[in-house]
Amino acid sequence: MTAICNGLTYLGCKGNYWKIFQMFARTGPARRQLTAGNGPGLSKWQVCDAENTCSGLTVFRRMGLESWRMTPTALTNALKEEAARLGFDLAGATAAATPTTIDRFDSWLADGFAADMSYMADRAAAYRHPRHVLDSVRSVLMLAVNYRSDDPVDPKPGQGGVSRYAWGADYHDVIRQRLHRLADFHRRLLPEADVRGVIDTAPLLEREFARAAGLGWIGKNTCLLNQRFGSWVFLAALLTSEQLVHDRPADDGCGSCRACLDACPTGALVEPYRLDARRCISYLTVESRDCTPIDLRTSQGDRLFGCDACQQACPHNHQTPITTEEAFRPQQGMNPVTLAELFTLDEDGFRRRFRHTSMWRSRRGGILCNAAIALGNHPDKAAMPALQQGLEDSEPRVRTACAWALGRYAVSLSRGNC
Ligand code: B12
Ligand code: SF4
Ligand code: SF4
Repeated sequence: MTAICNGLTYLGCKGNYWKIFQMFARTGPARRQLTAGNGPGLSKWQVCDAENTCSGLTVFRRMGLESWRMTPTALTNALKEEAARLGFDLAGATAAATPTTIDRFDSWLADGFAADMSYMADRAAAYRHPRHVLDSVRSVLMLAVNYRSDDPVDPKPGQGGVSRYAWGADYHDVIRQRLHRLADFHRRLLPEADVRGVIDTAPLLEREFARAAGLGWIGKNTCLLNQRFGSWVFLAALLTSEQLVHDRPADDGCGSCRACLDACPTGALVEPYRLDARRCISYLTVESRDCTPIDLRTSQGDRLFGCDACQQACPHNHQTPITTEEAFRPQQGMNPVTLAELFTLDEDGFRRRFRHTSMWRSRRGGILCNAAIALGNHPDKAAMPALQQGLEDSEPRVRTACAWALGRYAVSLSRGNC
């Protein structure tokens, strides 16, 4: 791991490399210590801002320090500091190795708990080692971003609830940008390093790596929970060919609690730490390409997209500080959503409203199915014309969901409840 001073400047140098040159040229001992990689103030070294890149390179060349080696400690500290500067709330490092809990993943797949997410079983072999994500990987830096913003507003009849994670901008877009910047920073430190940032889509058990990297523990609801932020955090990973100093896993924080299991409306948490996606409302309203099965529709309640029940119930989730990330604040009309309006959107209208949110994933057809079911569960007379219009929708699944909902309206009307 040889490092040249590619854009490294001494803190406070402000791009004036002539100053550092003079400083090190004068001080023989500092120069020797730096070569050994453990010099005083190594932790005070950081990459320049964009305006003053690479000023140090010339200096170091003149000093004959091209082969200065950056220690794993210095690299880990520098990456963590930069991650914090970029807005990651947590960062921890772990070895790139086969997850010790891989058997849990295998049995989860074997029991059919992945439902129709066949991309997971198809890549089961790749999940066994992060080298299938980055060939030369040695360490994984796990990162987390707090997304707790406002409190959820209870939907009134005619409205649908959206999970907190989907209120603002699509988190993939926000975090991917930060990952790119962190990867660039890493490459500026060590140009020969292989680095790759991933979020969600790579065959990597992010919660497991986050647990191993000390970001928190796995709760009985299967979420990664952190002592300070609870489970309101998104996860991401930076894989590197370099050696990092590893963090220690955190202690379990669940104890004898089982509030999440009791709060799950469908029994999807079949036992502690095991989630059957076939019954999970998050899966059914976000991932599934079919409408929620009839026997689970009532349990979906007024949820339009995602489910937070097993997180809302968790005692560790009530003190989470409010995120500083504006992009995760609820966009207009997202907490909650007025359902009838959705039926007025054609494909273009839907794209315009949701393209940059997580709800885009379900596309118009999926969202209209969910909307119809939420209306069927909480009928609002004013939304009836929207459902009637949905009976003529181009997508068969939307038509059948609307027919189901109107059937529920008929029952409610006959009881005078709507
Ligand atoms: C597929 C998927 C889903 C599926 C399946 C969820 C599941 N529990 O497996 C569905 C669609 C249901 C889903 C729902 C949600 N998801 Co999701 N999902 C994923 C995805 C893409 C893969 C998850 C996976 O591999 N599951 C397979 C199972 C077997 O893995 P696992 O539960 O993590 O278990 C492993 C470890 O945790 C460990 N383990 C499990 N139990 C125990 C117990 C002990 C004692 C120990 C030591 C270890 C351990 O062993 C297992 C194997 O390594 C990840 C992103 C990623 N690439 O990791 C996001 C991810 C897990 N989802 C996320 C989010 C935000 C959600 C929702 C909150 C969204 C919502 N509000 O609707 C819900 C939460 C539902 C829930 N209770 O899990 C976040 C979770 C953040 C966090 N703090 O945990 C992730 C990490 C995305 C991200 N990049 O931020 N999701
Ligand atoms: S997300 Fe909802 S349905 Fe899924 S396990 Fe949690 S509480 Fe149950
Ligand atoms: S509700 Fe209780 S059991 Fe469930 S994750 Fe939170 S602390 Fe653990």
